[in-house]
This record gives sequence, structure tokens and C-alpha cells, in this order.
Amino acid sequence: MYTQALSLEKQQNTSQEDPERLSRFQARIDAEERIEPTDWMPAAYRQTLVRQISQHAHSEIIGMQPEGNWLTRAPSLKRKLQLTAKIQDEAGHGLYLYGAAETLGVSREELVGQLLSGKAKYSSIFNYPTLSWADIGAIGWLVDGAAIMNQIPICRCSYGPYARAMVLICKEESFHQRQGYETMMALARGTPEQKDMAQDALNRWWWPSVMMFGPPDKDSVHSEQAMRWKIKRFTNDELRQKFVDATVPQAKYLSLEIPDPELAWNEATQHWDIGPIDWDEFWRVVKGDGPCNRQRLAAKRAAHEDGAWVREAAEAFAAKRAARRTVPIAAE
Ligand code: FAQ
Repeated sequence: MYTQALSLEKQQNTSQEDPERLSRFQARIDAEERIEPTDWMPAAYRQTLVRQISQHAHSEIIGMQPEGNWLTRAPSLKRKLQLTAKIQDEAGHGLYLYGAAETLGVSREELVGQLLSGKAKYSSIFNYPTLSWADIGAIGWLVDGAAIMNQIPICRCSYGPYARAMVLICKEESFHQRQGYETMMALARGTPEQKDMAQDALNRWWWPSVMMFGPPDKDSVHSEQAMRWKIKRFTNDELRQKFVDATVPQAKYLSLEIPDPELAWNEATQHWDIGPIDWDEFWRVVKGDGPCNRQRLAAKRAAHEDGAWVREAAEAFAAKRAARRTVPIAAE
């Protein structure tokens, strides 16, 4: 019902977007007011949010797979428990985010359908394989580290449900990052073979993590408008630089080397400069030709089909409960 009402409102919006209304909306954004689901919003604002939030949700769900690969091979019970908890958190993040997207008038079924059909994007990073246990440490340290850098500002996103979902998600991501860094520390301070594993994982995950922030600002089609609407608070390049600046000292503390011969401290800007990013690789992965794109989608489709009976049982149970609620008291 709620979804239908919002869909109807969405259609009406398109014909009602007179300049005055748009400028009143922008004034609310400029005044740092939160936009809530029942407020009027431009169709393009709604569409941008549905795109970004659903891609974010899909990333959390697909992001469970590379880590799931090591659940049965974690080196100790403690590590296994940590990893299980982290992956469960990611499932939860996906659900909050689908919930936030649903407040914009799209159904979860529709969004999941777009993922399964290959139409929807999810983060490029999850199309890389996890070849050793050290990759689990590298994902926590680098991928969650990058995710937090990107997501803390989304706690101040102009759209209320997305901003509020991000608060809890960021707290959990922060635990994930520490878990990853601590895993890397144990390996980096372990035997020479363990240190080599940690270095190898850093070598493979560094550039894909740097790419996670999206294309350079000059090629980012959505940034300018998303910044005006305060959906994004920083550009892709600004967040990438913050990530590099935070992560280089962390690598030094681990006595690991960032795989970039051009990495250099820039005294003038007070930032770390990095070498060129292979944007051809990034677009190849985004367009479906990364090392694991096919495997990730195939696993998601299989899980969806295997879970059909759970969805059917839940629906049958909900229908039974609803029917019971409508039985007149006198007849009980
Ligand atoms: N991968 O114009 P822009 C996590 C696409 S969660 C794939 O700059 P925008 C937790 C982009 O969609 C990680 N595609 O776009 C975790 C657009 O295509 P479209 C996910 C990408 O939206 C940790 C086109 O390129 N986080 O890691 C990527 O303004 C560990 C042009 O780009 C979020 O989703 C990419 N990396 O900026 C889980 C955060 N980058 O849609 C498990 C929210 C760009 O026109 C384990 N999202 N594209 O077809 C955002 O902040 C933004 O959407 C950006 C992209 C910054 C990702």
C-alpha cells in the first residue's frame, strides 16, 4: 500500500516539477533539513537515491561471498567466530539498505531482481578472489577502511532513512576494520611466511581498494548533482585521498610496503601522492569482466533459488497469521 502510494506520488512528481517547487526543495537541502519519505522530492533525487542505496545494498550482500570462502578454513575458533559475526553484520547492512530504498517506493523484489539479472551494479571490489587467509585481514583493513571513509559522510546525507541506516552500519564497519587490521598485525608480526602472506594480500588488494571510491572526479557523472543535493558530501577523489592518507601510516606500522613505487609524501599539499590508477581495469570489472564477476552472480542466483522455499514458507506463515487476526472474536 505504502509502496503503491509512493509510486503514484512519483508519477505525479514528474509533471509537477515546476521551478519554484524545485527551488524550495533545494532551499531545504541548503538549510541542512532532512528529507523524509513522505516529503515531496524531485523525481531525479528519488532516482539517484534508489540507484545509490540499492547498489550499496547489493554490495553488502555480494560482499559476503569473498569472506564466506574462508569461513570453514579460518585458522582458529576465535577467528571463525569473528568472521561469522562480520558476515552476519553485512547481511544486516544489506537488509537495512534495502529497507531504506523501499521507503522511496521500490520493492525489495524489484531491486533483487535487478541484481540477479545482472542489470544492477555492485561494488567492483567484490569481484576479486580471496586466495589466502591474509586476504580476510586485507579486506577488513582496506575494504572496510575504504567503506568507512566513504560512509561516515553518508551519516549526514540529506535523505533521512539512508543517513540513519548509516549510523549503525558505520559503527559495525569500524569493528570490521579493526578486526582486519588486527588480523594483518598478527600475520605481519608472525613467521616470515605469514608476513609474506600479509604482503601478498596487500599487493593484490591495494589498487582495487583505491578504485572502490569510483572514477576520478572528471569522469564521475553523478557527483556534481549528488553533492548539490547533499547525498554525497565529498567527491570520489577527495575520499580516495583521505583513505590513502589514513592507510599509508597504518601500512608502515605493520612494516608492510604499499605496492606503488610512485607513492610519495607531498610536502606542499601535506598529502600522499600515488601513482596512476589503472582505470581500464576498473571499468572492465564494473562492466562484468573482473576475475570473479560471473562466479559471484552465479552463486547469488543459486542461493536465491535454494532459498525459494524459505520465502514461500514465510509468506504462508504471514498469510496464516493475518487470517487468524481477522477471525471475529465471537467465533473463536
Ligand atoms: N564499483 O558518477 P559516479 C562495503 C559506477 S560497501 C562499481 O562517481 P556515484 C561494505 C557508478 O555506480 C561498498 N561501480 O557514481 C563491505 C556509476 O554507474 P551508474 C559499496 C561503480 O554513485 C566491506 C558510474 O560508475 N559502497 O564495502 C563504482 O556518484 C567488506 C559512475 O560513477 C557504497 O555503495 C565501484 N566501485 O559514486 C561489505 C557506498 N564506483 O550507477 C563486505 C555508497 C562507481 O550510473 C565486506 N555509494 N561506480 O550505472 C557511493 O558512495 C557512490 O555510489 C560511489 C560512486 C562513490 C560508489
